[in-house]
Amino acid sequence: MSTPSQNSQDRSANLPPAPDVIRAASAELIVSDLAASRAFYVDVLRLVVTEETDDAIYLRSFEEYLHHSLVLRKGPVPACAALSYRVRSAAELDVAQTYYQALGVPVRRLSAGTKRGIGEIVAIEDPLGFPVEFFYDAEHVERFTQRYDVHGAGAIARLDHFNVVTPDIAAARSYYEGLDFKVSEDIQDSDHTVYAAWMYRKATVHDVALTGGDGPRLHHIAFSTNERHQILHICDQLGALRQSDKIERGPGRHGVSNAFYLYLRDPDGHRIEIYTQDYYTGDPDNPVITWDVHDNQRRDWWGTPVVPSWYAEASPVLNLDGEVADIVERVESSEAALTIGADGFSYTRRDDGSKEGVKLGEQV
Ligand code: 4SX
Ligand code: FE2
Repeated sequence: MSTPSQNSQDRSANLPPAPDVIRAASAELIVSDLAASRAFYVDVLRLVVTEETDDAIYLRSFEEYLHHSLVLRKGPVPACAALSYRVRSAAELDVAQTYYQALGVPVRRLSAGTKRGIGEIVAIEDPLGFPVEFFYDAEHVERFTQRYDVHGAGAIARLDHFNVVTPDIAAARSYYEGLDFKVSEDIQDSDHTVYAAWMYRKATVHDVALTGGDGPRLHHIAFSTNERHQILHICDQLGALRQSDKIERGPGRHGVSNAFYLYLRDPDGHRIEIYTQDYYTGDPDNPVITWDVHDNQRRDWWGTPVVPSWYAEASPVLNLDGEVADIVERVESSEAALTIGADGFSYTRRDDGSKEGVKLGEQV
């Protein structure tokens, strides 16, 4: 039997070696009103400000010691300007440059300091149309792990993952397998149409999730807390501030990943997930979990329906010239239509494997 990594080696036989990616490390979002974004990310979510300029805020969460994991930059169109992965050493930047030149996508090398606190960067437009950066060198700043005096009750610990919307999940999965990402979980139907896949380099469920839909668009970036109660506090706090409209979905327990979750929308509509307690995936034979798209517990373990906006809405992305990237429609059937459409159905799987079916249109 061939393993996924053997498959990806076959596929990439004619390409130079792929860069050694460690993890999803930071994202850059274009926002329309820096003060409004600051009120959300700093005053409510309590991310730590590393640095602030006239047009940008550089943020990190409490356990992070690199300069930033989130950049908010003022601009005309709210969009995602970069998803950044950290590679294992500075030498891997040459590997990345050679690899993406061979792939034939736009590649730029940015000198150290082009982005505050970050060394040299290889910036690419990936084959899925996303603006992606690779870096190694970064300025170290104070790690606030034990600064309990400033954590508050909703302490956010780390950036965990990106979720991207892309029309062809099979193609996107192959591209990431070429980068030696492995699949932890996916969602399929009985015809093997894949609706979503979760892929990782660090030993968790994912660094990037692929969501089937019109793309390239950014679905969300996710930060993790260490405890579930920290997520519940963020909900209570938003209620107390009369900002419950910022809560889009959750709190709940995911089926996929088993993590406890909450989705928020920032003042520009960018979606932020707060996530905690998924599981270890670091052994080479970590089993892949495949969910049936009709299983009503796949996206919420308690069976809570997913709100339509979660499937429909996502942020545009910029190309390397800072222009909004064109969007390609998904041609395969969409999960939203299956799940919330008039003729959708779902079921609750019983312990004996039987399916207790309900037509969603008939649910009360
Ligand atoms: O909604 S899902 O349970 O499929 C899910 C969504 C699982 C993990 C995630 O990080 C996510 O965003
Ligand atoms: Fe997520």
